[in-house]
Amino acid sequence: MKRYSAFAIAREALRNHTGWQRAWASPEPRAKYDVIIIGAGGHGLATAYYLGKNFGITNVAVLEKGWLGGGNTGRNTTIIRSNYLQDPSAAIYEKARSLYETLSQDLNYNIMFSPRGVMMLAQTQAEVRGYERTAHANALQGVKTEFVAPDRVKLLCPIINIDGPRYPVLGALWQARGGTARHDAVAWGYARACSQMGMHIIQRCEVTGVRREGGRVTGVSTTRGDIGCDKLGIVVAGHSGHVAEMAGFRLPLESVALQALVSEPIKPCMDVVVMANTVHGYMSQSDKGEMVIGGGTDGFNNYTQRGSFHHIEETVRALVETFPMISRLKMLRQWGGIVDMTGDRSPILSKTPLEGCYINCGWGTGGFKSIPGSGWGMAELMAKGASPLTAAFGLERFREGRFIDESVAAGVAH
Ligand code: FAD
Ligand code: PYC
Repeated sequence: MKRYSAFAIAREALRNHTGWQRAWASPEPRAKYDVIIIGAGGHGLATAYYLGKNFGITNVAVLEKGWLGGGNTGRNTTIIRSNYLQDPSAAIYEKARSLYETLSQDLNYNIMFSPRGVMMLAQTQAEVRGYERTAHANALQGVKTEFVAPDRVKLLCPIINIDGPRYPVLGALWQARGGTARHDAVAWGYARACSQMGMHIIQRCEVTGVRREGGRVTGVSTTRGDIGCDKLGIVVAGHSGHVAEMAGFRLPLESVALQALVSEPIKPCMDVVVMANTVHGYMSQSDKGEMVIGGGTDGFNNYTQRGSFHHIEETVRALVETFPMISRLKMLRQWGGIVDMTGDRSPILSKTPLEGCYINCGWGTGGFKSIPGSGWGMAELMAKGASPLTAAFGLERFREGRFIDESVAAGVAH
């Protein structure tokens, strides 16, 4: 596969763009692979990529029931930050954030990483205390964040009304190297790099059963026939409970809808990401000028990719009081994704009761930011049986009561 470069763009401009190759192949499934990953979202593709890149394991298939990146990876609002409270979380999210810094070069694919800075507003005394505590924890963890005063908030984002009608802004947790990236490009970039290593990405191939023998995984049944494997990774976000059931075990998860919306494009007015968790809204401006907006999850379990209407009202109300200048903005589109929530709001990256079968799920409302770190750790777990990045996130923590409580850092009301 030819590398993308400024020279390639110039060459193709001169020959009417007739020389571009397909970014990834669409092969027929083989009878058997060393590793099968179920789910071609960011986490599944990144796991496959680092299996190849870090461990030389390339006889890998990624099976996707729809189109790659069509799950939460292509539906999220792309916020990247690593300002979590607990040490294992800070380690995996900061690993991910630092990999994002050079991911475009690594994948030879422009993922449009934009470290524009993320601020989480503190609008109650409890939030001030919570975010100050996080800033102290981050300092010890080597994660660069700071708690900033209201005048600095106003300086960083002049369109915020810091005197808010209900909740004045009392400060913010600020991560200057947090930001955004283009979500589709993250999936496409990993897919292209996997395909280049000879891996098979097989779309429109739904896994309908997990085949086992003597307590060990031997393959999967799919809408395109049975496929064998030595190791299986289940990386299917909101569908994790269903697929785990096929493999014979249960997960401590709930699936709920989380939605987002975008406005008509307007002139640049905001060059940071702002999250206002007390009033339940967050906003950033895309490169096209649209305001990218989201709020809390639906308060009931469901499998719709839509989200309920009252949340749009609540979110828009919250943002109009935070940014009064958007009050006459027209909204263009709204959509939802099915997010997989654990009780402690931390992910599961784990071996399972079925030998050879591993699971990566529970990223809930916040797993876009962690894709590179999660893929890195999950690949190590699958290749070597253990990884320092994933050690604390095993399934056994729910049995042993070793929760990794990140309900404040999750950043979205649930
Ligand atoms: P997905 O991208 O959902 O991929 C799972 C794939 O598995 C899907 O493509 C699905 O089709 C496939 N699959 C399911 N069942 C099967 C089967 N039986 N056979 C084959 N394939 C199957 N996170 C952030 O960090 N920052 C944000 O700003 C942010 N905003 C969000 C906003 C919204 C509206 C939503 C919905 C989520 C948001 N998130 C955010 C969360 C983030 O999107 C997810 O945590 C992350 O994308 C999960 O990635 P994934 O690869 O695990 O799952
Ligand atoms: O995890 O930062 C986050 C987030 C923002 C919006 C949805 N999730």
